[in-house]
Amino acid sequence: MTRPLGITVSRHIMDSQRLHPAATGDLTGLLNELIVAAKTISAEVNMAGLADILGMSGKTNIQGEHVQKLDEFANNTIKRRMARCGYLCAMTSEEEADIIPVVEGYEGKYTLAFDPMDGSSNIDVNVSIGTIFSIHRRLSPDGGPGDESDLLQRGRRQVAAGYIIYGSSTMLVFTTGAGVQGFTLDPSVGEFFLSHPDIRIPDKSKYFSINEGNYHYWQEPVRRYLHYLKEEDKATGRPYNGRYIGSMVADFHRNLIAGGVFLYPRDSKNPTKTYGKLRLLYEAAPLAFLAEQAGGRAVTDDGREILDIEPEGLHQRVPVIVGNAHDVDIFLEFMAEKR
Ligand code: AHM
Ligand code: MG
Repeated sequence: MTRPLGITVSRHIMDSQRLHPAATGDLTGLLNELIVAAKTISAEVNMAGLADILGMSGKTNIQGEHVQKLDEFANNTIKRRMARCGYLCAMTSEEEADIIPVVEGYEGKYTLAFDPMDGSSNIDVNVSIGTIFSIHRRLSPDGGPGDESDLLQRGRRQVAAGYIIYGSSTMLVFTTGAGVQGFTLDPSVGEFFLSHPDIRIPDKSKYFSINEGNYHYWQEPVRRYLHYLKEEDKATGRPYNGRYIGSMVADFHRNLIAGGVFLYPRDSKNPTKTYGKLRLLYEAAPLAFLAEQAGGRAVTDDGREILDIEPEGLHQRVPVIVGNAHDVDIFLEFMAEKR
């Protein structure tokens, strides 16, 4: 069987590093460790049904090992591998209330915020899920453990961000601030190969993605915007098609590749969700960085650029509107009652 003669992700990262003669190789090392974690999780996701692990936390598997739920498995895989990679000083995860320290003696100069298994409601039903990550340079002096302030940095200061989508194939999509690159995992050789170089979000949108079940809980301008997207107007390519998976990674990925806008605005359903559902540090900010790098835009429903929000807490939530820049602009015109 012939193997693809493509560019591996490690090759690509090393080549990019060469363009920065002052680079120490730490970010390269960090990304490479994260990629190993991603491959481990991907293998587990693919075995999920067979290994009978879904939703059976606390039981033992056929080898007599403790069986973990997939989101627990993903969290532990990243946490354990990255805690002694030597490049991080602190981490935060959607699965953990507190800051995650790294192993003493292994402190490095970066921080990692991650959502180990995004789209968790889709795990048990064989629908695409993903892992999201965001990397910052620490603010505290190098050496010794990092603290919360190292993690509470604006998205604009990210040095790298991306996601791994476990779909019909496993893909890694990331940016280090020089465009967005997409790699597809060839499971037979265990390597990610460059399959989507320099991703740009299409100028013409096809899709909108929003949980329409929340229609009656939205603000009025959001409802009017949705109505607008469904109107017929050949010149602007409307109506758009509605597509909603319920895994932000998967919804974002489709719109990034095929063109569209994703929305999770605030709603009145639940007082704790007044300011949105999605988390700033490891959901909204990394995808906003990718969107901007691909020529798109990401804002809150009150018009703040996601990348400029000063984080107040590790698990802070924000409303998110992300995708094609023109679609986002029009959304904001509706919110400002200009339409
Ligand atoms: P999770 O990280 O617990 O899976 O929650 C985040 C997910 C996103 O992936 C998705 O966009 C959203 O929640 C879906 O929410 P809803 O079911 O309210 O539409
Ligand atoms: Mg999530």
